[in-house]
Amino acid sequence: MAILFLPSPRFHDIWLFSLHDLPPQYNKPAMSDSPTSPVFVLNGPNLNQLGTRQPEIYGTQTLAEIEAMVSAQASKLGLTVDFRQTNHEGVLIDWIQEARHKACGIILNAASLTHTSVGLFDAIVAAEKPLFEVHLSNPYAREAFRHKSYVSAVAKGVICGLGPQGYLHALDALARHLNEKK
Ligand code: DHK
Repeated sequence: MAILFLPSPRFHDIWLFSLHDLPPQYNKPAMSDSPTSPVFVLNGPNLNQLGTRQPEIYGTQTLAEIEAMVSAQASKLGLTVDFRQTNHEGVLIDWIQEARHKACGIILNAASLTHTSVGLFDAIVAAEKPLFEVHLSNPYAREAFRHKSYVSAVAKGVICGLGPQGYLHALDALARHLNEKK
C-alpha cells in the first residue's frame, strides 16, 4: 500500500495517510504521463444526431462511424482514444477535469458550447493538456454568433470545415505535438 507524508498544521508533526484515505486531489496517480494514456475525444451537444441532423451542413456520417475512423487512425499512430459525447455542459467540464489525470491530450468538438461556455474555457486552462479544437462545419462561414469561440483561445490548434476528416487531422497534430515533447 502506498503511503504519503504530509506536514501537519503543527509543523513539527508528520501525518501518515494511506492513499485510499486522502481527498481526491492527493491520490490521483499521474496516469497521464504514461505513453498508454488515451486521447480524450470529446463531443458536445447534438453531435449524437450526426447522420440525420442537417446533413447539408454536418454531412451524413454518424458519430459512431467517426469514432471508428478515429480509433483506426489512432492505432496507426500508436495511440488509443476514449471517445465520448454529451448534451450537458457540466458533463463536458467533468470530462475535461478527468482528462487532467487520465489523458495524454484532448480533441474537442464542443459544438454549441464552443460559442457560450466560460466554464469550458476555465476547465481547459486548468486541465493543462494539449487540446485541438474541431468543427465539422466552418463556423466562420455561418451565423455571426458562431464566430466567437471560447475554446480557440486555449487550443493548440483549430480545425474546421473539413467534416469528419478534421478529427483525423487533429489526431495527427496531437501525435506530432506529443512526439515533439518527448
Ligand atoms: C457543431 C455544432 O453543433 C454547432 O453548434 C457549432 C459545430 C459547429 C461543428 O461544425 O461541428 O457551431
